[in-house]
Amino acid sequence: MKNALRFLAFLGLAVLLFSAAVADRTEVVSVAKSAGRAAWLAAQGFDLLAEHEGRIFLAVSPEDLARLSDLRLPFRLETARLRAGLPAEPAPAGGINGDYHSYRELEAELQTLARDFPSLTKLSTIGQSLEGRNLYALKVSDNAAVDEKEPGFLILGCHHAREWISVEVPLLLARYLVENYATDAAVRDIVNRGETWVVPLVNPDGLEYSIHVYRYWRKNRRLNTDGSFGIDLNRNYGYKWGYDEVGSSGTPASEVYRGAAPFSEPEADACRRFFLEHDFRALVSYHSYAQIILYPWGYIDAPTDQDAALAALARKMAELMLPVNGRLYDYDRAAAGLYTTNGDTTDWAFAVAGIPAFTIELPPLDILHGGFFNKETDILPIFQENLPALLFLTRTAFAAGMPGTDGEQEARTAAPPRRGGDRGKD
Ligand code: 0X9
Ligand code: CA
Ligand code: ZN
Repeated sequence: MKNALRFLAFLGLAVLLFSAAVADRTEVVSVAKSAGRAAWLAAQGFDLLAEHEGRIFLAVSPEDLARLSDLRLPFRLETARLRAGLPAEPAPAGGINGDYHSYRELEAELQTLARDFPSLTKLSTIGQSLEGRNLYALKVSDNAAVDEKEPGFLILGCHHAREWISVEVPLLLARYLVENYATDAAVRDIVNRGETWVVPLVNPDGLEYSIHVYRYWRKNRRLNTDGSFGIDLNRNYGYKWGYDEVGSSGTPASEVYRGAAPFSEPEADACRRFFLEHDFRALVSYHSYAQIILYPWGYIDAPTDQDAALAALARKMAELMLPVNGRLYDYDRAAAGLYTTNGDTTDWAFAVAGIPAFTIELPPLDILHGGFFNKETDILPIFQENLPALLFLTRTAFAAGMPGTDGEQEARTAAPPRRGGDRGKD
């Protein structure tokens, strides 16, 4: 009882703190308590809040978070839980990352799929990450071992380490296609006609770092010349690379550092080579969060020569997604709808191949709904709402006359409402 009261008082303190925190971007984190650690943290200038149940609670600025990460000190983000007045969650059953897939868990799952569906899948490695992890691609097609020169559809996940949900959607799509091939004629048609390729984890080094050290990690794990780490893989592609200092940065410590040269990073370069070796008719690169479907251009606020076709496809996707769980995905040109970026995947794919290339920012809508931290129970519904959009885009991509034409016809239906409003984020 006394403990409970103490904790309530502590929560009260935390809640007070948050009213201030929302404005100045302070977060509350906790680290495991060990001998002398509290004093040491205080000496380092960290703002200590409390000690509770074997953990030390700190108020941290974004800069403090980066420092903690440099110190390799594993910490837990407590902000959302404390704000909601929830008790500490028990460790998730699936390990430290719960139902989400780590590099090894993904590898095992892809190998299982390939083993269970040998004629419908082919597992390949399109390259290695900087730290030597495999970059896996799973092909789903009839006679998958044979190159039948069929049209392709490419789905990428996890350019950004902390966007864990973006691994799960491509992976679940591959599973869905093979598991429903025997019973669902529409799925069979897609799988027979073309090659769906999923690369669920473009940034395995970053993901592992995000799981084990610093949950907010975004970039890859390149050691830069100034001692900072990481290049933003979604600024390292070769089209209009480094076009300006707004859409990417030349400063290594920046979260949107573009690297020393286009495709300097093995992860982005592997995607480049893989893309150029195949006849992809459409591409989706999954990210989170913002709940919006984006299409080129991203580097500049201007339409491509395919703007109407791209908009029609995006609108149709949003329309198909809405009824599944009632979640409204917005759609727009990338620079107009979110912000400008240069050197991203979809501008490059569109520029070199002229194909529909979408960035889908998965839910939630904003930081107040959880930001990068989707609940484990959200994984399946998020996949389920993306499924009809992906199936639609695949069908369109595999039909004759892509890009744009056939899809545009099919897409010319009533538009879902636009969400509009401010989409700024961190
Ligand atoms: O900034 C990015 O790379 C993507 N957003 S994220 O929050 N997942 O990092 C958006 C890329 C889409 N392209 C443009 N907005 N130009
Ligand atoms: Ca085939
Ligand atoms: Zn991202």
